[in-house]
Amino acid sequence: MDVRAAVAFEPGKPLSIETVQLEGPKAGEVMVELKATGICHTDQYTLSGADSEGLFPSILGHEGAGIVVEVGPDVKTLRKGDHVIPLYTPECRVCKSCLSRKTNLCTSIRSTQGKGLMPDGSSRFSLRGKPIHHYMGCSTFANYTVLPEIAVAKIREDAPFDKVCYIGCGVTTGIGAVIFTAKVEPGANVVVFGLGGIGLNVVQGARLVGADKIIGVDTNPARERLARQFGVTHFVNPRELKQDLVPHLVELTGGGADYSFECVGNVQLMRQALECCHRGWGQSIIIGVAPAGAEISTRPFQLVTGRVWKGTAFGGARGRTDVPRIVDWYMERKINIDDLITHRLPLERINEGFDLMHRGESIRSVVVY
Ligand code: NAD
Ligand code: AHE
Ligand code: ZN
Repeated sequence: MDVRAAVAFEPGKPLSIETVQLEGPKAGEVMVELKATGICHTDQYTLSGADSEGLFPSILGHEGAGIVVEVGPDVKTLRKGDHVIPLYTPECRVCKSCLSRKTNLCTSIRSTQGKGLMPDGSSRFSLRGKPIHHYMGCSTFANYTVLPEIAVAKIREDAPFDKVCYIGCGVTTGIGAVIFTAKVEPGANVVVFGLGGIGLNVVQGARLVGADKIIGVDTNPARERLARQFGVTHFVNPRELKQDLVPHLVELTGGGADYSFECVGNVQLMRQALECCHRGWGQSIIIGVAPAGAEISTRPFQLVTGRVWKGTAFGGARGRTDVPRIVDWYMERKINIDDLITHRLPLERINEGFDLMHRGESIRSVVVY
């Protein structure tokens, strides 16, 4: 069938709105009509050409919500009409990783997903007979997509698609990093580097669990207002600081952060985020995605003296289990998504969403189909 999609033909070039062809779901797959999708910084990262796994042409987008319109053979847990959120981190519940209970990084389809293909090794998207790659197993910059059943979270039907699509990445990543990965405890002091679409969700997660000081660090002064609304108790702009950032953060936290989160994707900041942690126990969580070839460094002394470096993908959330719960939190007004969605656009204007992100004017732009 014909579907409308924003196609990434080449790194660094704007997306092109095309009518592309989408094959129906095969065994274990479903077709979803997307109603909305957020634009995450990771889409921009892959489009820029910095992603070592970036493939072109492809249909980007991994923060969607929609309705199941067709189910393939052998699908057991989903039906036509179900409201769903696509998962770039699937949850098969039978692979070694899922069974370990130690990680959310389901490995059952990661290798084909990284090659821009469905689990059977082929693509469902094509343009004039030539295949187009899927992206992160989701490709939500199209009004219809095909997904493996294990990469779909079924959600309640009263949740608005144009808000809960953000739970498909940013909300879950930020809040999950606090509650699932770091397990921040009440009274902890937290430092958040980068107060964009992910960092502000780390901030609201930290407030939710009862953190004491929540220190936000961002070079964009316009971030302060929303950051304070979401729970930041101190805002630090490194460009306006008269002293080095790390000692300043150590001083503000009374000896070092119990937890810090890097939400930018900058390896120098990752080092500062580790080094501002408290000697003996401070944990630094890397969320930001850094370009191919980038490396992190610090003196081993930082780790010898008890600081811990961790990373997190999708906030450590198990998608089919945790995403419906996070949708409930939103519907019960326990978390705020509405104020982080700063712009709404039709698919035809999706490139404006990337421009807004680039200029630091948006938190999340949502494309509404
Ligand atoms: P964003 O563009 O909305 O926010 C980035 C923020 O960082 C902005 O507020 C910007 O002003 C700030 N910033 C930039 N340079 C800075 C500096 N030197 N010092 C302090 N602040 C600085 O991006 P986002 O959507 O929030 O994504 C953030 C990062 O998280 C990206 O690298 C993205 O790829 C990554 N990410 C990772 C996961 C995961 O599962 N690990 C999930 C989603 C996004
Ligand atoms: N292809 C990238 C990987 C980037 C990356 O780490 N992605 C995160 C999700 S970012 C969502 O906005 C992730 O899920 N990582 C786990 C995984 O298996 O990819 C690169 O840099 O090579
Ligand atoms: Zn994302």
